[in-house]
Amino acid sequence: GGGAEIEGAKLGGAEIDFNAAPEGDWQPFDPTLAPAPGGTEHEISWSMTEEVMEIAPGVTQEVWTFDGQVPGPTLRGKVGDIFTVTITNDGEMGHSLDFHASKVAWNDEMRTIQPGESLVYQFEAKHAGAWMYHCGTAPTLHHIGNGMHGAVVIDPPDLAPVDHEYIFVQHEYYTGDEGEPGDLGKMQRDEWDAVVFNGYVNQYVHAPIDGIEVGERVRAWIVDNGPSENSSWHVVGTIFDTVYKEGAYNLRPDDGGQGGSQALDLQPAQGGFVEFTFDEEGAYPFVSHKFSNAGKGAMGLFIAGDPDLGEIGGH
Ligand SMILES: [Cu+2]
Repeated sequence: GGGAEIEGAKLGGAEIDFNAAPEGDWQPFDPTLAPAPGGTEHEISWSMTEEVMEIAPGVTQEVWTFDGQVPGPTLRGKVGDIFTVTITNDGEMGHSLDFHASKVAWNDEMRTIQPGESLVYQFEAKHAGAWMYHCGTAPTLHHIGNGMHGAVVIDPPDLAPVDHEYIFVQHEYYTGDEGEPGDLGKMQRDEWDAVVFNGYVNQYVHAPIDGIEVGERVRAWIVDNGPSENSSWHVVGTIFDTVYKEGAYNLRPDDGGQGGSQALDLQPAQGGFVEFTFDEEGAYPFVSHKFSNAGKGAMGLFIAGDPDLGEIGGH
């Protein structure tokens, strides 16, 4: 050790090839957000685990998970609903849970539980919003950066139905060696290898989101789970006519201003939704418009109508 760092040198950890494609049996994380289930009480049980998962074509890491997935399961409900979440630690290290959608004491519901232990975390959703949840066990940066995070969607009152609803959790990866946990040192230095939507590099480039017709209304919920990087969520080729961020509408089509929005800006642990339509048949990339990250996995594609996909990339 002790040698000077060489500019452009490999940071260490598994290297991601951003031009590689996943194997044929790869399954994308379904971005569809289902409506809130009926009823006002939601009982959920999650297992907390550590397991090796593919995060990019040919790259696996030992991620730490809520219920075996990265991001963890999305919860959805309405203001006033009661969520009773039982977490069981089926891993080999301490873990915990912190719902930003809740108002509870940190030293009680959010306490770390050891392997084999369970905890019941009950909260009333007192406010609408797009909320982060995460493991808060020290070092919290490592547990979030290694996959232990997810989203809670609490609908604002009178949320109108739309034709398509999706959720995109933006987060980073800081690769450790192949099959090993993410690198805490890289997390501490903000040296992310990838910025992704819903757990996988360029996921919705590899599995474009189709089935949307021209003129249909799309609502996309975005939560930036970081742990450390922001999002400037943008869809190439359309304009948002509705923007809801951190519990408030910034823009609505009936507010008289005829305004449009080009990007939803979120810092880590912020969330919201945008609504838009596609006016022409074709492909519409979505990115974080902090553009260095668009080249590090923060990109996807919507397909409107039934265009000739052979034309993609021909411009
Ligand atoms: Cu954890």
